[in-house]
Amino acid sequence: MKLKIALQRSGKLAEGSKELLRKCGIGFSHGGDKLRAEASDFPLEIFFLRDDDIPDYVADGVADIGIVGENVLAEDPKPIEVLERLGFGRCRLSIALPKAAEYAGLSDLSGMRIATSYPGILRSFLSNRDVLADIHEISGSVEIAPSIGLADAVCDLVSSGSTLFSNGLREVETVMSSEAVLIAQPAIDGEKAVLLDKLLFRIRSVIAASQNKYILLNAPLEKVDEISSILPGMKSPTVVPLAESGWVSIHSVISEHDFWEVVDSLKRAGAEGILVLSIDQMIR
Ligand code: PRT
Ligand code: ZN
Repeated sequence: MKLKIALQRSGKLAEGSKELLRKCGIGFSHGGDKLRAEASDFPLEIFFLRDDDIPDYVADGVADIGIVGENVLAEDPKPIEVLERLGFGRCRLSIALPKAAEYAGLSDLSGMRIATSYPGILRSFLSNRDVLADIHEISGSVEIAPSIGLADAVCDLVSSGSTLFSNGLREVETVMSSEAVLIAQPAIDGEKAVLLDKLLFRIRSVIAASQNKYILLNAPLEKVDEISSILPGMKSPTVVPLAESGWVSIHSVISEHDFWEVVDSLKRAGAEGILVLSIDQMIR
């Protein structure tokens, strides 16, 4: 019995998906163009597919689970379950206009021709806001549509923004934010459900680790209470004496999200020699 997972073969999610499995301790080898691989350390079979096909493969039960962008699911909903947001493949679907075009608000989009590969998401975004625009569905190279006179605006995925910038476009509205998610067929049961639980446990440990940092610092003994209150940790911080009397080393885990604010507070509270390390796995 093997769990079957569908991953993007090549593209923006391919590396992150393979890296996630690797961090879960699941090794596999596949030559560049192979469509299938067997994992060596976990009962898992891996299919490498086009991202657009992954939700169908999972809905049809050809694969049990898959990794795909939320934008793909929102454009073409399928009877599948989203099990976990994976924290990579982050992007946003945005409306952009030529740099020189004036833009005061959504109503300026009325009557415009907007080129996109995401007509469904864009249509509901606009109709929920009572904007009537002309949606042109195109399958690729959306960013060149205004310069060749095909459209007045685009609605496309953006991550760094450099594609829009180099095509003379500027973002004016965010339609949706997206990241890679783990999807599953709702009907998984029995032995496969046990395997899926085991894999999910590992994935959640990897995600938790990537969202947290291990921090070590030195502090005078009389500052331990104040510093501990800034550092909640998994239970409470570890405090160990230093060779120099009156000083301790404090270890804890902090969230990457408010990392810099915490470091600032620690310095103000008298922390010295602050070291921050990344965490491989975090088992809760
Ligand atoms: O061949 P296949 O069909 O599998 O791949 P694809 O070409 O359809 O998809 P791909 O690899 O481009 O994207 C797969 C998924 O990655 C998307 O569905 C998103 O969920 C996610 N993702 C994250 C992105 C981006 N970031 C992204 N930047 N998808 C596309 N882009 C493109 C965007 O369309 C634009 O052309 O990158 C360009 C913009 O990037 P910046 O950095 O210049 O802003
Ligand atoms: Zn695709």
